[in-house]
Amino acid sequence: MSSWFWKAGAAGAAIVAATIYAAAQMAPPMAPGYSGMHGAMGAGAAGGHPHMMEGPRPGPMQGPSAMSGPAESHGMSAPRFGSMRPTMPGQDAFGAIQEIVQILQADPATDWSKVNIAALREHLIDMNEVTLRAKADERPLANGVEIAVTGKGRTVAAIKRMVPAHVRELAKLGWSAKTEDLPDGVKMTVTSADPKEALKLKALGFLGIMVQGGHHQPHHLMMARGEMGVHQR
Ligand SMILES: [Cu+2]
Repeated sequence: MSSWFWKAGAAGAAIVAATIYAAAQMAPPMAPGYSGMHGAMGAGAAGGHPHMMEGPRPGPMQGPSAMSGPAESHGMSAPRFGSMRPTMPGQDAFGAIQEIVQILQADPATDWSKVNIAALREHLIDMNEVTLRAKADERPLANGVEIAVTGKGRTVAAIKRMVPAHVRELAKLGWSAKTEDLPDGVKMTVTSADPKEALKLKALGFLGIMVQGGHHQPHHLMMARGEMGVHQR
């Protein structure tokens, strides 16, 4: 077994190989003159195969991906992955913040005296709490669904910030929605006079209803810009 496979871990090898294949298909072609520009750096690499970064390579031992690094540095003949490079920034919240920061940095009008990435981070933590930690007890009604959303500690605070705010967005979708405060969360009731919609509400349940609408993306950007508290926070 070649070194890079060993590094990737035998259990993940098939997935890694499939991912490499898929990414290689999607990756943009190398710019003309690439090998000329980086010829000197390619001298010690296996076959001098095109590296995965678009820009100048930082150093002989600093490949952007663990998949190209070991084989190259050991001078072994590695599979050719073309111009594949990693696209995943890490966790979803990390990626969401990275995207927002890139938007702010690309916009010359960004007012850095107001930018508040910490507030966006707090909101993404709330989203994590509500999505993954909150307990949702769903009770079907004749015309919709009633959901007791509860939790402990930070989860309760996140529920009380996010769920009532979301109910205001649901009204825009034509459903009747309301919340009542509970000691450890919120009771959300969503109904419709249309029997088809009522059936759908029961099927959607807590998170199916929470993901309705596309307000998070613009709210996240506004929050990062310091222009509003997301969800009227
Ligand atoms: Cu959000």
